[in-house]
Amino acid sequence: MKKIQWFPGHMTKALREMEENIKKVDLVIYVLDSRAPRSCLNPKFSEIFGAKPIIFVLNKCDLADEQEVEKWKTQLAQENCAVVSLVSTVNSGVKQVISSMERLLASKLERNKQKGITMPLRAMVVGVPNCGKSTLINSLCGKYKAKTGDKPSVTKSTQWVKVAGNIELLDTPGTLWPSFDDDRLAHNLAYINAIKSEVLDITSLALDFIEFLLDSYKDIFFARYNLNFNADFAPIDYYEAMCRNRGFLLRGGEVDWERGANALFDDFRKGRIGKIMLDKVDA
Ligand SMILES: Nc1nc2c(ncn2[C@@H]2O[C@H](COP(=O)(O)OP(=O)(O)OP(=O)(O)O)[C@@H](O)[C@H]2O)c(=O)[nH]1
Ligand SMILES: [Mg+2]
Repeated sequence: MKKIQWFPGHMTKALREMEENIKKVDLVIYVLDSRAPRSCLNPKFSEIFGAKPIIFVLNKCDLADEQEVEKWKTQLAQENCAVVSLVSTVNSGVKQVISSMERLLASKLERNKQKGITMPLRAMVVGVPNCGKSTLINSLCGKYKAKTGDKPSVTKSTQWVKVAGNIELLDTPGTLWPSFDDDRLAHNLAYINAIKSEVLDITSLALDFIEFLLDSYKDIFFARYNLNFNADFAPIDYYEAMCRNRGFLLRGGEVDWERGANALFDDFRKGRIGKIMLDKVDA
């Protein structure tokens, strides 16, 4: 497959704006897709954030392998940071973000209180496209203030949103980085829909994803598409069997690989194959 690359101009602009806005915020809310935490870590971010406190939000954990998410919570923990796992589309769990914010900024809150200052706490919400930044912000403020959508790069510009309890959050456009050194990581970002489909070779990507499923999640993959183990099968034969079982055929009975690929990714992204971890901590 040709190397995946996607770094449109609005992302360069967004990164530049983050450098400016970092001075205005008390901490960073770093949203990661729970299914691929390592692939969501932007190498550009550490230089921008410096020593700001960070809350890592492992979002979409309804779609991820829970035991593996727990391992990531330990892995990501470090000084001056908090790690929470949640489902942004459900309001109840998102409160952890506020309590983590208050805990990390306790000394500032105390200082402000003693001086009688009521300054808002400010945080910048960052992460790869489509990881759920705007959804998290909406859940935190209980209103639809930030535009959300089931595709990458819905948020095009930064926007401040006020949250009850004197908190202000800066929604930012999803950002990637100029080139991916590691194909595995680029593929993971593509699977989770962080890279726009127009730059992807969807059928090669599906074959790659099937190889991963056969390696790590064979049983749920077989169950979803009524497949059986066959010692003579290569991944492409399972891909074909999956398309045939679903009736994804073109006129003349040829396999409709593209339709199969789209169905496979749609199933994965909606959690219909099962709970999956693309980035194992110890891999
Ligand atoms: N299953 C599930 N879906 C979620 C969760 N959080 C967000 N989503 C969905 O993920 C999609 C992307 O959400 P957004 O909030 O628009 O993502 P974003 O990070 O703001 O994306 P950009 O602005 O494009 O960078 C939407 O369809 C959301 O409904 C979650 O915890 N679980
Ligand atoms: Mg957004």
